Amino acid sequence: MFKTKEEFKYEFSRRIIESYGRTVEESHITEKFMVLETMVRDYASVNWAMTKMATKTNYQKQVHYFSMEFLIGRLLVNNMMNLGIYEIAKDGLEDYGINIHDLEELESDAGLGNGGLGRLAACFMDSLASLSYPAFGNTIRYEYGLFKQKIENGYQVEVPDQWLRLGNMWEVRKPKHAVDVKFWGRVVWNEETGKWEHVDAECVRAVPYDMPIVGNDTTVTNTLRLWHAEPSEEIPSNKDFRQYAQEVRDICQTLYPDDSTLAGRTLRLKQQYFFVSAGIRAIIKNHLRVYPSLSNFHEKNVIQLNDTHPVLAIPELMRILVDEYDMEWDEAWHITSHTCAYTNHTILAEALEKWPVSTMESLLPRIYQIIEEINRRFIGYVKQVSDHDDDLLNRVMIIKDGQVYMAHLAIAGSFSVNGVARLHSQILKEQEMKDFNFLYPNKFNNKTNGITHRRWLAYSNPELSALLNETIGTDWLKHPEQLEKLMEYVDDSIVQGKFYNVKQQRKQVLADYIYKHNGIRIDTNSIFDIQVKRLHAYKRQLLNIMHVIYLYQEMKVNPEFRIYPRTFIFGAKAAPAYYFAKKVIKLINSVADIVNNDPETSDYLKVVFIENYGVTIAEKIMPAADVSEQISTAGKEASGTGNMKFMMNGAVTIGTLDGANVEMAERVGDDNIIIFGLKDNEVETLRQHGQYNAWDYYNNNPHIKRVVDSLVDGTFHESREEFRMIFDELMNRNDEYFLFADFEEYVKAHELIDAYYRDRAKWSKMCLVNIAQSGYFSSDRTIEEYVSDIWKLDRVKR
Ligand code: 26R
Repeated sequence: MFKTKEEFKYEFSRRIIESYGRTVEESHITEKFMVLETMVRDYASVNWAMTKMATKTNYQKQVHYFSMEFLIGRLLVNNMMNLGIYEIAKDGLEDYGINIHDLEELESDAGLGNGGLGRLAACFMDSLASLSYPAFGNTIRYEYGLFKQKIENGYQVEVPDQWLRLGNMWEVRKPKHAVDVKFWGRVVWNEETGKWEHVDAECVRAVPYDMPIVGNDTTVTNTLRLWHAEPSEEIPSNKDFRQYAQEVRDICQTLYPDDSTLAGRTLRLKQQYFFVSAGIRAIIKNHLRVYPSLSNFHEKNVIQLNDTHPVLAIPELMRILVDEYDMEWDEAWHITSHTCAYTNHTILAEALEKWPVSTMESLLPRIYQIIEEINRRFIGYVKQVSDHDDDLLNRVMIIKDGQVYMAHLAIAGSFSVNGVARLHSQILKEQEMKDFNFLYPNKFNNKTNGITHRRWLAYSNPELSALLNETIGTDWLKHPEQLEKLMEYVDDSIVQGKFYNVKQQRKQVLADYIYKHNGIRIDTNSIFDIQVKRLHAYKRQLLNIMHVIYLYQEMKVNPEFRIYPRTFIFGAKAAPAYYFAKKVIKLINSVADIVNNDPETSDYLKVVFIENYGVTIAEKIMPAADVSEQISTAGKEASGTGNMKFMMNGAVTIGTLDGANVEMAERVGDDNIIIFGLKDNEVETLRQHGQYNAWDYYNNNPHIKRVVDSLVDGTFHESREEFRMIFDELMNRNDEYFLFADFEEYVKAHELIDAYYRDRAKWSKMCLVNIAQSGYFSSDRTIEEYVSDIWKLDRVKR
């Protein structure tokens, strides 16, 4: 493998000639890109093979992270940096007149996820490899990732994300590891064998595509396994082949793009079982290549379930142990419930998965039987522990009212249940899952989320990284908690000035992007105030745009009222069937049209909606932010991880005491974050006492009234009906997320930002404190906690 620029150039040119029969100069840019990607993959493959070998020969325990989503983003430059070959390759390409960033732009952003949960999985994979822990990811090889968002006339339009168009050079198809997964059919009792048998089933072939996950400054390279569905050799006899082939293709066709409602139920359940069954079968086979039996399975494997989506792993592992390996139920249950651990990512009722018994029973007859048996024994346990408390039993049952409660199954079958920020875990323990915490007092724990500082700082913000390196040295790359050394410099006017310059540079990069894509010129001297995340009512993008409307109206009626110039930037995808969320997008764009083109205010106020928010665009947005909007209704955002990315890049948070904001505030102190609004217990009290009345706020607060009226009086749209739904949501459905309750405090909080930003030294200091305190929110810290409390892994030994 190449060690110098010259060797790199030789290898690059040789491969271009061999693959395409052309010289470097003659080759097409996509050919150059594909060759470079293959070279990096092959470079990594030595370590990849070594890692697998070492784990096996050292009899090491491994973690298997099961997730329906991995939002990995681009890998080319990230992997080169992790391998330490970025500079060599960049210089070598330059000699050929190739700018590496032009090649980088050709890689598609692998968007195999919706939002936070999927991106967390990707950050975890990066940290696991970089910390040299043996880990596998398991998911589906979706043909189309999350839809691409286009904004047409202010409305969101969904376009398929054809991420595989140029092929995925990172993946390696492994047909020898393929397994069959069974659906439908019936279960019959076989007298001779004394066992249940699944007959008349429809088989689907699951073929793995493996992607290397390259660690930083380590020889460890882990595997992300993407399962692909193909027709089995055993074709169902009762079905037309074309229909069967189509049904098989459907399994991997699209990521379920909805994190708000359940739809397409059977297909989603099919997807879940498909990758879980294949994944577990592969782990078992692997285990038996090294050990004589499965009795130590849980000592060598731990399966982390990323929310309830992969929870069928529990009955599937039971099925294999009992049916295929003749294990007694009790031993199988011991192994299963000591192998699986479950992470909860949300308490929103609509996201807690339930499956109708009828669906489950027909699609997965044997699995359903096993869940029934788990439920039967669970009931016995509950009765015994609770001294026959029937109300409690009724609340916790796994199967009730004709539905299977996946979270209940997850808790019963796992040895660990964790939330993703301290407040969230506390709400789980004390409210949402209180009964379960009573039944299993030692299962519940917290693992506050983190993000990989390699992608979100070193890679995406090289200017800030360079400033950190010259100020506090380079230790922070390996030990992000060392960022705290920056605390010594937060009052240093030279460092403050340098930080300010870095921020200005990065704001220029974003401003250029926005000019190119939106045709809007924004002033880099204005405050960049940014809210980027999935669009959801509880995240309250509506509160943000209402505040923008308020500022606009106030400036229009009061010539004395002028704000420090602000650019409000939004980015958000709405679930395709989430009508309200789509209306909010339209509202933001309509407000932008009016506000940006009003000469009276346009020097002070700009509004930008960035299309197609995702990992790649986030890498440009995070470094450019002055203000980070984290304004969910308290108690609703489990953690948030965007909040941490902004913090690490030196933005000041305006936020509620929700999710990880609570821990961020604790670390930076009250002077360096702007907290407003109701606390989670206050929200609960208001809700429970039914005292909240949106009309009272509307009638008593003229600001609120004026903003709300403007939604339906033609100010922002020629049709007064356009935003009627938003009006109704607030006024006639009583403002479920308490926007009005927090409005006035939110306005005041923004006035503080306005005042602080005018004092450049003070502002820079706030930003520097945020960077210095962000080390805790590295996913390296999170992973170390999972490793020591839950997974009990050792680092890969050479
Ligand atoms: C069941 C289906 C409809 C579904 C529901 C919800 C599918 C996907 C989701 C996504 C949820 C679970 C999610 O992304 N949650 C986010 O997880 C992040 C990582 O822990 C948190 O930071 C974030 O607060 C939380 O909303």
